[in-house]
Amino acid sequence: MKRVSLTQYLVEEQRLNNTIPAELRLLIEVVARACKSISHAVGKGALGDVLGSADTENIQGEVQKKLDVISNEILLQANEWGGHLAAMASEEMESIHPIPNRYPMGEYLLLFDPLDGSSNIDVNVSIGTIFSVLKAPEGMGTPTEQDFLQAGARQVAAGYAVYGPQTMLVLTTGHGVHCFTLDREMGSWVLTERDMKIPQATKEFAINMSNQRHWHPPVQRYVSELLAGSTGARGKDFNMRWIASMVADVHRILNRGGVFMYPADVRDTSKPGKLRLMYEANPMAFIVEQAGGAATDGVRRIMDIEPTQLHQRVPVFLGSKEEVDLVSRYHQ
Ligand code: AHM
Ligand code: MG
Repeated sequence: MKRVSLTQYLVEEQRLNNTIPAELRLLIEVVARACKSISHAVGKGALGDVLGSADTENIQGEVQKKLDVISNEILLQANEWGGHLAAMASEEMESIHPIPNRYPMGEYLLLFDPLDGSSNIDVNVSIGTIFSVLKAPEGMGTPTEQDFLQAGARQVAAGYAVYGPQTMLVLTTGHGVHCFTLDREMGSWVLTERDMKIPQATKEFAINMSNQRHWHPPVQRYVSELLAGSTGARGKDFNMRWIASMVADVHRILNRGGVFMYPADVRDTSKPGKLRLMYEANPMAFIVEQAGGAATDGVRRIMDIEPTQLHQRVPVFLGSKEEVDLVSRYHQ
């Protein structure tokens, strides 16, 4: 089989669809390189002294793991010097990170969750990096948080890396979803699957069932019907999977279908759900839609939400279209 590298894919995609100008190509290659470094650090585990807590808290009030901090640093450093970015924003940083003056400023904004699935870091379960790319608004001066507050529909690229038995990079620039596998010996990303498509129908769902008693009625109804199986309203049996790493759960859904849910619940109305819109839900929604699936917050398409805060949370229902449509109908 002829090997297509990430670079070759990006160059050919630009020729074909004109969606990856040189600066964006550099951006994607730099992010991919950073993910390679993160993958390396993750793979070292205890041998690299990267496990355990960093004894600091991030803006979400969560205790940071060492790998959260390391991954954030890797992404920041990798992306500062290239001249492709105006600013970055991260789950791990309260405010945006403008490109330092000593480097030229580019026209893109990069958002990321440097290491998603933090609770799985120390137990050797798949984790990942999620990223989203926006264009800086026309005529932007010094970048501010406001410049990042664009609906997900305006993303020009999005992707994730999953650090599992294999390290993979899944990418979209708006022309389908493509998967690259890291060749660890060669240190290169190789295209291993073009045009990933999510089956429209599924018998698999993913939700943290331990929160069941807190859910709102539409989610209660939907999940109880799934649980009732072939004897209930749905007339078929469903299977459940929950990895507690969104990247790994979404990756499974991209490959064989399923519906992923992280709903809002009655506990704390200031926190509508757990996941963050700008660097978790939006990039995943872009990928899922590009693969033929759907992504909503129950009532709205995720990518249509006009953000008001960098770190805002959002309920998430995404994956196989038939199931996302049904759970959305129950919210109406
Ligand atoms: P994180 O960004 O702090 O790692 O949190 C996000 C993660 C998602 O990857 C995953 O879907 C969810 O949190 C798991 O939540 P729970 O702990 O309720 O299972
Ligand atoms: Mg996360």
